[in-house]
Parts: sequence; structure tokens; C-alpha cells
Amino acid sequence: MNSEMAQWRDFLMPYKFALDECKLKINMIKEEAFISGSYHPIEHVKARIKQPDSIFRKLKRKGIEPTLMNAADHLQDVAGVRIVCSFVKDIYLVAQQIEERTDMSILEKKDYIQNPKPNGYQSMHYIAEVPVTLKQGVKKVKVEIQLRTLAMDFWASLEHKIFYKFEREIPDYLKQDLYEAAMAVQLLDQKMEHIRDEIGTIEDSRDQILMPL
Ligand code: 0O2
Repeated sequence: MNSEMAQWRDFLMPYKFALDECKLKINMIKEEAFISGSYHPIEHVKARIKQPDSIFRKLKRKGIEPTLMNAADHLQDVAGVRIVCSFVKDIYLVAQQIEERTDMSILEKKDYIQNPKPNGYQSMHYIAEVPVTLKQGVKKVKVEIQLRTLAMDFWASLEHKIFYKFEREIPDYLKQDLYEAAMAVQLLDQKMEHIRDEIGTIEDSRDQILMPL
């Protein structure tokens, strides 16, 4: 392995462990509800480590010299976890549990659901600091946690692809279409939540299982 690859490996390793820790904590939130037979608000969880080329591109975009040291100091989302829920209320339920955890600390919160971005983007973002035990001792590593509904995730995934297809310069006619789609996402989330409230608690057939293995 050449020295550049070894440097990246050593740089990314704590982020990988922080991501593993974070996934475990989120899984505990999910399983606790599941095992106790109460309502489980998490639909699915995705995690990713930002790729080296994407790390350097983001630093350059921010006008920062692309070095590993600067990535550690200036990027908050080298490690990222995305929690996808069915309903907006579920996001706030999970968010509360994340905020109350004592095994990681929340450094920053951005609520793009209460305050969507001008393009219509909605999600809840946290920057959490997760302690990771390494050979050299405990290191606090930042992880970005995003919470979205299924509908918000559908919109953001497509917008992200379009954003990169047009090299970050989405034509105005598509921007307008995406904005209208974002409004439809808000409406769909409100409607679905209304239907859920109308019928009361949704039973999941998996609740019959005593313990998921
Ligand atoms: P990628 O390719 O997903 O990694 P900061 O990280 O705080 O220094 P930033 O990146 O502006 O500054 O913070 P913010 O607003 O919390 O956004 C972080 C991530 O949220 C982005 O990472 C995206 O994943 C997602 N995001 C934010 N805004 C949008 C948006 O308008 N559309 C979509 N689809 N996703 C968004 P990256 O590195 O930009 O992208």
C-alpha cells in the first residue's frame, strides 16, 4: 500500500468506528421499541463514509486547502448516518431520543423541516460527537445524522442526482419543477400523517415476534 493510501486509511478509520457506534445506538432505539412491542418510528437506516475525492471537492468548494488536517477541522459530515421514518412526527420522536442520549453529544442542530431550504430541501440534521476507543485512547469523532421521511428522502435523492448531473447548476425550469415537487412532498407528508392520526396506532405484524434475531 502506498503512503497516500495509508494516510487515507488512518484518517478514515476513526470515522468508520464512529459510524459503527452510531448505527449501534440508532439500532438500539429501533430494537428497544420493537422488543417492548411499542410503536417503532424508524423505517430504515443508511450510513456512508464520504469518499476521498468528495472530501477534497467539498474543501475546495469552501475555499479551504484540501488537506487531511483541514478535512478533520472543517468537515462535519465525513461520517454520515441517515434515518428514514414514515411520518414527520416520527422524526421528532427519534430526534428527542437522540438529543437525550448521554453516550454522544450533540454539537449542532439544523431543522430544515421547520425551515426548509429555498430549493425546498427538508430534513433534520445533527452534528453529533461520538467517543471512539482506539489504541491511542478515546477520540471524539463527528458524525452527521440526518432524519427524513420516506417522501423527503425520495425528493432529496433525485435532487442530489440532478444537482451532480448538471454540475451543481440546475437549470431554472428544473429548479421550479423540483420546488413544486418539494411542496407536493410536504402535502403528502401532512396527508399521510392525517390518515395515520385518523386510524390511530398502526399495528405491525412483526410485533407478534417476541425477539428479532
Ligand atoms: P453529499 O454528497 O450528500 O455528501 P457543513 O457540512 O455544515 O459545513 P453544509 O454541507 O452546507 O455545510 O451543511 P448542510 O446544509 O447540513 O448539508 C450537509 C448535507 O446535507 C449535504 O452534504 C447533503 O447530503 C445534504 N443536503 C443539504 N442541502 C441539500 C439539498 O439542498 N439537497 C440535497 N439533496 N441534499 C442536501 P453534501 O456534502 O453537500 O453532499
